[in-house]
Amino acid sequence: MNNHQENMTQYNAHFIDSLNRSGVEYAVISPGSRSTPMAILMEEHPDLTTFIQVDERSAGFFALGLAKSTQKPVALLCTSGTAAANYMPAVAEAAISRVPLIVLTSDRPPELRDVGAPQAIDQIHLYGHTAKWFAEMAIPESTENALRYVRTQGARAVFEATAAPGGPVHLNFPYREPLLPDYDGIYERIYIPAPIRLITGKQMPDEQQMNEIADTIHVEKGVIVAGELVNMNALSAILSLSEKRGWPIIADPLSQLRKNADVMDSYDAFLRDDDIKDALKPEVIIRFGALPVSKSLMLYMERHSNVPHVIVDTDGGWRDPFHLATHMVRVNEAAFCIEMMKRLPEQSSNWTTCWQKVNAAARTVMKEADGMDEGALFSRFLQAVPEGASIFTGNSMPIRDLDSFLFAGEQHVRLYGNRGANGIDGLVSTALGIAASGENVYAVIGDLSFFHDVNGLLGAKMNRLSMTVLVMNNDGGGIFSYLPQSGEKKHFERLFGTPTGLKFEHAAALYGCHYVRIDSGDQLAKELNESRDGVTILEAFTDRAANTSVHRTLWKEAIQQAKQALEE
Ligand code: TPP
Repeated sequence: MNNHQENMTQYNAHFIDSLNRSGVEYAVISPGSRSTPMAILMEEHPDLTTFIQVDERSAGFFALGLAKSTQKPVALLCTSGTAAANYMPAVAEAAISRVPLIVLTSDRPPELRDVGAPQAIDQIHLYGHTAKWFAEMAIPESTENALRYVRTQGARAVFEATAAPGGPVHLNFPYREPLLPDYDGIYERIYIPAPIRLITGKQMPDEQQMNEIADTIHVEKGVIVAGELVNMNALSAILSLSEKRGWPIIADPLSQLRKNADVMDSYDAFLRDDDIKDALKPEVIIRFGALPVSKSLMLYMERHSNVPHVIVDTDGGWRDPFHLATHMVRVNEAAFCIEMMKRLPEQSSNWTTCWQKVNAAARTVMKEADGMDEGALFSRFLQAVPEGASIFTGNSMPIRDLDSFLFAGEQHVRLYGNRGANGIDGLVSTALGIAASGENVYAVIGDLSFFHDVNGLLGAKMNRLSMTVLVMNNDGGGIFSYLPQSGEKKHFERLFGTPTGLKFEHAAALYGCHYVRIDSGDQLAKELNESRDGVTILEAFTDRAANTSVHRTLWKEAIQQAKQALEE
């Protein structure tokens, strides 16, 4: 074996092994020549599971879904050139939603950069500040020092990606030809030292500051708002705090708190009304997790901008787009709740009863949805999905319908969405990435979003994955019909409605998926309980105008009933 090949083999094998021993169990690989040494040595590693996806944009989101569901860092590997640029949307989503991704791009060596070599773009800091950490790697060598360096870089990549707040890191690898490694028995040949132990502390509360906050929030009318939470241990502590203080929890579906029957679930409907917003004026708002999806909830919080607004976020960041925070608390959420419970007495008052009455009245109306409009179909979908499944909702109306029709205490499923950058891209792939970890995934995606990532379906075929996708096909962007632009008759259809006329039966055939056209709620319920290998595409054709009008009628009726409940 010549020296060059030995350098390529040892260097990359040590890097991959170090990633693996630091916690990386999965890698998503896209094909290419420059990445050959890393790709082959990833395939050879006994404890690394690899997935293949040709389209790098889809591959990025696939890795994102896998990392979300396993809550572990996932590696991504591609060749040089525009391949690497195609990871950007997933890198952006991972950064905002705090998901650890380890992006490995292969590159030309320095002498072949900026000199017209093929497939060479500037990959240095390609993702800018969106990547938490960037390293331009050394040319492969197999000296003891070089191998210690590359192992350390592997461990550090995992550390940087997973340290709070989690996010994407980028390592760029320059490789000289020839690229083929001498992989036979490599992981038995290399000397493997103990991995570096990666240790971070927790944001723990300070006595005196906790006393101050407890004094501030020692009021009767508190409201707890819970958005998407990464730290699942926070859930029971938030519930206990709410119970002890008699404070309602306004639970975004991605908080996972709607498994509990007592949380508020129909607020998006009744908080559309200003009189109700005023009648439910809080004395303090305590917010956990990411921003909730409901706009009426955001407007409720903004309307009461003059009350103390405490944001508890253990991982840092500044999630407060309306600039409402009076206290930004960087403390572990569960620990915060425990400290507050120690300091505040038990309380029962009319306050919660009032919220519960209003919520119940609105919910009764929302439950009446029935028919072939998207709201009713979504409601039916949620009733029929098997217990223990995972639901992934696309952006645009699906996540909003999840908010409207996921009734508290009625469905024991895990809920996912890509609410970092709210893109309509990469949704098929994110859902497939979740399925790749072994979860039983049911996705609901709008037709434009589905079109955007049809390529993602190849990932199911190439990696033998199964999931069910319900495509809500309203022939274009349904969400825009709810916005003021819908009144703009001259330009609306061409610029916002964007009817594509696409139907996805042929796409299903192209990618080897099962396909069923859905014509009724009963049929949808039946199909959701069929068990098939591979991807099943259920396509429901709906009408944008009817969807909007049915939603508006429900909201109006829900508000009326909620107002009546307030007066009783
Ligand atoms: N491009 C990306 C990558 N992300 C976006 N969020 C948008 C554009 C803007 N956008 C938001 S919603 C939407 C568009 C284009 C329409 C989505 O249509 P569809 O997926 O069919 O869902 P529906 O609105 O019908 O529920």
